[in-house]
Amino acid sequence: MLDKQSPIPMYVQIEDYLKNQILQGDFVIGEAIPSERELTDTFEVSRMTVRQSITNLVNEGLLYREKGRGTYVATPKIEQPLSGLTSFTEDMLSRGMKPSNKLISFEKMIPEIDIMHELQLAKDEEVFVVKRIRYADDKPMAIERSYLPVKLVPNLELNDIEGSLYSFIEKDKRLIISHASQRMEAVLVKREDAEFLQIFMPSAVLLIERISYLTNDVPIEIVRSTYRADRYKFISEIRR
Ligand code: 16G
Repeated sequence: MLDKQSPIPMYVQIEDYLKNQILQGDFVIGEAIPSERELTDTFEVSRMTVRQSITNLVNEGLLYREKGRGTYVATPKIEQPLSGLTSFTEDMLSRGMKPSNKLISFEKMIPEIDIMHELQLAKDEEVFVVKRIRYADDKPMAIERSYLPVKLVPNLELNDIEGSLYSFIEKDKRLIISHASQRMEAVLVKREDAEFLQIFMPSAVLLIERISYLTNDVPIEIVRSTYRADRYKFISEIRR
């Protein structure tokens, strides 16, 4: 199975072998792969070599470890296009997944200066700050902190944010969300967010800031979202 004469290191060959097995469906999602000991015997390599291959596949999001139990095949990451201005609810429904939310906090306040500038607000203008955990099929995917100018959605209430915020803005308020700008960066998850997202510390997460505008270029929301990097892959089509 392995070529011991090859310049390709053994751990890379094992990694490729296991990866092929996973991708061609030899294991189902959630199924345990053979133990380190079994793989060590099969490939006649050291345990360290096997461990290195598995760690790389865990870091790639193809496998996950459960302490004291074993290593399992992970659910494939969600491939999220970066081109459409869609809502979380729309994204999940289009994949046949069930979206849901958990509200962490809902406040009305004078925002910090950066939010105030980005939302083009005057000094004394308030925002609603909504913090929600977003779930797909009851699994936590992201945490969103949304800042919305009170003057644009003055009567925003708890039950409006239980479902889709975009649906409230567009159907109830009859405002048209037309375009947005987004920034994305990799950061280490904060302790509080790690608990909400049910991931270990330290884990990398993807932080996205979206500023969405109405047709007249008035900003309607700033959303700072923390996405699980083990569950998301962002895709963009580019042309030359
Ligand atoms: C997405 C948007 C967020 C928007 C939310 C509305 C990104 C990075 N963020 O998560 O800006 O507020 O959808 O979703 O894509 P909802 O209508 O389901 O509440």
